[in-house]
Amino acid sequence: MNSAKQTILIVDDIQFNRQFLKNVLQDEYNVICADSGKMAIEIVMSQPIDLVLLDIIMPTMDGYEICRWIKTNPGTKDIPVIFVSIKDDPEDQTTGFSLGAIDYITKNTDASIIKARVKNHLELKKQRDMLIQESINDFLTGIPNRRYFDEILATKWRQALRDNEYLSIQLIDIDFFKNYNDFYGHIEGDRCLKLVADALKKSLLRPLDIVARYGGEEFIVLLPLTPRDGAIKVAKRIQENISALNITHQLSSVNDFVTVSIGIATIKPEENLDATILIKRADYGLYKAKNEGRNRFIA
Ligand code: GH3
Ligand code: MG
Ligand code: MG
Ligand code: MG
Repeated sequence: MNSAKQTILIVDDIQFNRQFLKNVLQDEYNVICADSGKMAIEIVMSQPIDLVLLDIIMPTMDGYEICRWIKTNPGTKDIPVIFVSIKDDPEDQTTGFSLGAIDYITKNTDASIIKARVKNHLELKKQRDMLIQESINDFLTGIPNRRYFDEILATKWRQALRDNEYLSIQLIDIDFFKNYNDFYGHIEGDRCLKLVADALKKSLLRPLDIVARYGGEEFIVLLPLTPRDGAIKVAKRIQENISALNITHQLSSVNDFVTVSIGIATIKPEENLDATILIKRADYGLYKAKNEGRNRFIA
């Protein structure tokens, strides 16, 4: 499958209809077909889909029901749905729109028109995806930004509270970075930030862990389901990976290479608290790590 191409899911119980739409669209898009609601739901749940073309009259689960399902499920609700149906009453069409469909195409519509409408909707989808990416990622380093991190942290806090699980965070700050910028210039400074961000990403081995850029030269790591000793292991790995970068820093008083200081905080969330307590504690750890000589972590 070509990953640069957008992916369309065609859902129709009749093979001839699926094949017709597939022939119209397969040159420009990845096309996947499903012959039932059950299969359609399995597909939208398990892989990224950019657009669903949905038949209405189908046995077991009809198109309306499938659309309702897609639009109420948090993981799939933003996938655009277009009904493709022989039903052409205004009433059927308004039902389709009221369920959240973005368009309604009747089955006698010319192939060139279907193609054009699909193209428009997919273009809008592409633009929206880009805006979402820009709103969650830091422009310079490509890792998530603080706004997005705070959202995830709040969610993970609630989960840990519910499951009575540990949650750890780390605040990571580059040592003597002002000197680095002053000596090597901002372009090199930016390059250094990108390398550090990559090393941090590489240091996180679990899919649930995330690292974000928290401020100028400050990063934050969230480690769900991780007690203190686990967070310490990650901090050691981070320091190893940063020192392996071997970025010369002549004006660092720690050593001749770029280093970081890390404040670690671990908690089992409680009802009367919120995630700011973790940030405060990690901040205090970071402050101590700086005071005690930098290039170290405090947990
Ligand atoms: P410390 O060891 O106490 O952390 O000292 P420091 O010099 O790293 O700390 P300070 O907070 O005084 O300086 C942070 C510097 O980070 C200020 C600025 O020069 C640099 N900085 C912040 N954001 C950026 C950025 O986006 N690009 C570049 N190149 N530099 C940045
Ligand atoms: Mg049908
Ligand atoms: Mg700082
Ligand atoms: Mg610093």
